Amino acid sequence: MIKYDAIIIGAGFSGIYQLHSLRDKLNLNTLLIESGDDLGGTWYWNRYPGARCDSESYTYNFTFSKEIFENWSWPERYSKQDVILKYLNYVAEQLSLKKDMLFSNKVITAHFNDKNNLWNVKTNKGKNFICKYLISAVGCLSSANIPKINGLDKFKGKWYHTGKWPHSGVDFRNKRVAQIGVGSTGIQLAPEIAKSAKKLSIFQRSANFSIPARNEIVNDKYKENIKVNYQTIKNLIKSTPTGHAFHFSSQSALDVSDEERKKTYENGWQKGGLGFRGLFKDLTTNLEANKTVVNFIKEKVKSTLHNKDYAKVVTNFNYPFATRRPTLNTNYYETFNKDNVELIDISTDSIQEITKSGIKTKKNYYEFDVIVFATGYDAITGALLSIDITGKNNIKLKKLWKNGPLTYLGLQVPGFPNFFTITGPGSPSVLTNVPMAIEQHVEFITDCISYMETNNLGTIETNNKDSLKWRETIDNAVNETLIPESKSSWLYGGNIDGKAKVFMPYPSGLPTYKKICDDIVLKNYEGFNFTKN
Ligand code: NA7
Repeated sequence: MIKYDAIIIGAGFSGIYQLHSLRDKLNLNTLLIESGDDLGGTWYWNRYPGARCDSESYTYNFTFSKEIFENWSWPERYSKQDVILKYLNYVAEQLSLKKDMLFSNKVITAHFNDKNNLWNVKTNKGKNFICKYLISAVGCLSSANIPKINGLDKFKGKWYHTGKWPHSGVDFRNKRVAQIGVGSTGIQLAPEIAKSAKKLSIFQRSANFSIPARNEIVNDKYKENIKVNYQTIKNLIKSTPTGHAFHFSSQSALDVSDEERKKTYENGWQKGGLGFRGLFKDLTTNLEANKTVVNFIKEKVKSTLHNKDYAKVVTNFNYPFATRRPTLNTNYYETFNKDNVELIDISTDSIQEITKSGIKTKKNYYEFDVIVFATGYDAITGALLSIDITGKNNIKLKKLWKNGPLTYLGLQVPGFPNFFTITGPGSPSVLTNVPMAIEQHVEFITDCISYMETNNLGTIETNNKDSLKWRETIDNAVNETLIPESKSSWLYGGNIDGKAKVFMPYPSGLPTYKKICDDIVLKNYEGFNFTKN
């Protein structure tokens, strides 16, 4: 059995930076294990037409290396999946990382051995390893949610989940296509399918808010400007709560005249992008303020759709704006004006079963050649819990997290020594521009391991008390916002039957989170216990 100092699971943004940090900064013998045939994580799997990042491209990259930042140019305001994948390959090449990555191996078990304080790691290809440190870099949105609808196994056509898209692509020409789901993914996907499909039927369960992306190809001057402003950009995106390059306004939506408010929303709408939710300080904390933005969005969307019934359905919002992760779109609402597109409201006409040739709802029957599930993920905990992770005294992660995840800072789990999670539950993760959260976590973990190696320490482990306190910190903070108005969202585990309904990410923003982590380090890693080698 081969022994490593550290094993990392997953080759997305997190795994790539963590491998570089442990191997090249700390000189640790490190292996990264990845289930895909190549690196990229979410950007390796999500190859559906229209797949694109909602963060502005110059912010959705690593900032740890000035050289890497300056030697790469993003061609568009928002990057397409294949371009991000190219970027990650470029980073891996610059740092010679692939030689320490083991592909096409899914970690199936990771057991902590109390006798020697080492982790035993096994893959589905029968490979066994031992390591001192085990780091999860499995991502928050990588365990596909394929709804359990009766009859899917009988369907004679083809079906796909967007998060496991075939590398060869899907030809929609002359096909009758069903798309189930209108989250960020579905909203990006529908306009692309509608370009070639004979017919596209979009099944909507909940109306989703979407802001225009206003994507564009950027010119050389823009690109140059990004490069020369490396430090300014880095400072900015490390200082905002969301890790994006926009600030939240300090003004309340209720303190301005109707006319001024409308002008602000209109400017934001024309500008496009995620900054829209920061136009007033209280859009996510005050229901009255929130209603003003909901009414604006309703009007905008309704004026885009020609079919008034469809317009009503896509604006039938049943939760406040931005209480779920906001989505961006390019021509999504315009897509409903095409002759080959129909909208099916399954909140009133629910899906009963899939037959060999189509989908039966309560009131209707539709025939299809292809079904696309844009139904999201078993988010934040799904990928981790798909591995049998067993800590001290044979404690199973699945059992410990039965009633919701328990972590300290989203970085460690009580009872699981030397096991770290990057963007685990309890981290700011999906509520931020994720690479910014990742950089913070990787740097924290690397510094912590460096501290242990320098001080001849054998294990680090958090405890129940501080983890429960962290859980309480998260609950209290989220309850100050409007987010609890949307408990059916994946942020609460609400999209998965049987999953504990607990709010998972840390909601108070990256700088606050980082300050807490830094203070903990200054207090000799308060909340963590170490043992000697
Ligand atoms: P999301 O945001 O979870 O969206 C999933 C969509 O699928 C949403 O419209 C769901 O409706 C719908 N859905 C889920 N299950 C079903 C069933 N059983 N029947 C009908 N409709 C269903 O996933 P995405 O992939 O779009 O986005 C996830 C993140 O990835 C996103 O934040 C980006 O950062 C990238 P619901 O709203 O639950 O009624």
